[in-house]
Amino acid sequence: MKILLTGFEPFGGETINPSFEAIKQLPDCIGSAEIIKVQLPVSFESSGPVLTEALETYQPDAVICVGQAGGYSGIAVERVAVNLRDATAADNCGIAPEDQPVIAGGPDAYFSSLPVKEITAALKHHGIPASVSNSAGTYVCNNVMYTLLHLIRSRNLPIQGGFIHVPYSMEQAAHKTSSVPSMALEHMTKGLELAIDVLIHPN
Ligand code: PCA
Repeated sequence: MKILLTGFEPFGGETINPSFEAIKQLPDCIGSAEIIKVQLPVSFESSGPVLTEALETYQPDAVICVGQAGGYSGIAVERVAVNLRDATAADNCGIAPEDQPVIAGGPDAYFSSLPVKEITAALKHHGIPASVSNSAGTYVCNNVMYTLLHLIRSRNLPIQGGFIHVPYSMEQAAHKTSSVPSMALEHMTKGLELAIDVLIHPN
């Protein structure tokens, strides 16, 4: 089994993105699964093409895309991606689309094909705060989740795919002037390992 994990480059004035930092710490093999790690740009225009290329290159059996959700207090296992780009801040290329579709003519929304409830339960069982989230927002993370699920559906690929948001790391929170929730990177990495374990050992 081959599992592709994607994280993002830093954005919004941060010097790290905990999504990719947590993925970097994953081993290259978990059980029988090979773990492939790819960093995506925080760009509405190029995140989709980079993801598509990774899918074509590695032909994974499952894909978990991960992103930072600053202000969240736990890991959010995303259930829904919507066909909407509506940014309140520019991406790393200076683009801030408003009320635009991710894919013109695409369905309004897709559901994650990951077992979101099982993953959430596994994390909680191991003491990692987690919940199912019903909105991945309308920024680049939602853009990537929608693109992934559209690719899987439109090409009829035998791939499980979805998205997980992680909070700020403790280091990021320590550098802020006001108090914000955070999580240790090790716990995020552990959470991703648990999610992978759920995929390797389905009920
Ligand atoms: N988080 C942003 C985009 C990149 C990232 O890590 C988001 O939630 O859309």
